[in-house]
Amino acid sequence: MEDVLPRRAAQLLGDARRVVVFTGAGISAESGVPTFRDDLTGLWARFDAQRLATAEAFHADPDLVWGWYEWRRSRVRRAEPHAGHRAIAAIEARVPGSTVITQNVDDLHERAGTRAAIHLHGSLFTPRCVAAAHPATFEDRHDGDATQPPEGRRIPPPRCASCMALVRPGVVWFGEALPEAALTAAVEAAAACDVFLTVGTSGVVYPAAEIPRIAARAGAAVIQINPEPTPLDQICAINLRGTAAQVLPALVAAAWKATDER
Ligand code: BJW
Repeated sequence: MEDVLPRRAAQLLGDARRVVVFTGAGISAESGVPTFRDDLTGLWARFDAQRLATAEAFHADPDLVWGWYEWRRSRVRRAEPHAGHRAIAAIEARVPGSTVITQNVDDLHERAGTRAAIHLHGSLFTPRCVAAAHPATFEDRHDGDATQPPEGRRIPPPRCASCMALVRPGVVWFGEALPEAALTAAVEAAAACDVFLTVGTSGVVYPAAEIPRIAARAGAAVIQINPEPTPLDQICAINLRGTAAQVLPALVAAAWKATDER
């Protein structure tokens, strides 16, 4: 870990008064939840997320899109948070002025102990109707092997109990606005922090990808944890090339060892 964990990153984190942790799909990868844009020979090979994650796809083929989301929900339910998620909860416990912002629609941060993650792209677990956004409850119906792709398994979406409209996933699709309160809170936290950790995001989907840039412009030290280069490399003070489950626990341990020793 020495080669990917410069002492400077640990010092910055240990001294910080306001920390923002900003996560993308890469943090869930080591829990077994596939990312969007990595190696498409994997579980998502037959499903182009960019095409399916749209209102147009849902209206054209609701059963295909709902079946895909039911499969993903069942995968997430079977996944467990890892040491990287727990390290983020430990940062929150150490630094009261910290904020977790995630682009992920899973609940792994919450299950690791994060209290109030800001979900920029919604949640797999808050479906609503297409007509009036009535919240919906329903039984999961994906009864297949969640480790396998659904192979075009189609499941009709339920109907809203209030107005009988189709129920859709409570996520933000391409072309849709992000939840205003979440985006405002994320921008404010980024503009006010002194350390901004960006973990496991390709940094290509906007407006979320603007958030680390806002932090950098406001003078925060942006530290990136990602095994691969991303377009965010150039605005980062430090790039830690490693995985979330490896780097985050080591960084947290080193941060507070460094401050305790001073
Ligand atoms: C690891 C690891 C390990 C691997 N450890 N790391 C400006 C410029 C160009 C285009 C636009 C723009 N502004 C807006 C747009 C259009 C569009 C957009 O950004 N398109 C780009 C793709 C070009 N944006 C939108 O449409 C947004 N809406 C919008 O702008 O609305 C305008 C509007 C305003 C007012 C009224 C109406 C409209 C909405 C974007 C919604 C994104 N939704 C999705 C799907 C959510 C639902 C679902 O899950 O199905 O969100 S798309 C998908 O991408 C998902 C993710 O949250 C998001 C980001 O992906 P992420 O998390 O970065 O994952 P990956 O896979 O890309 O990267 C994983 C990374 O992890 C990699 O770097 C790996 O190396 C790394 N990794 N293993 C650490 N173990």
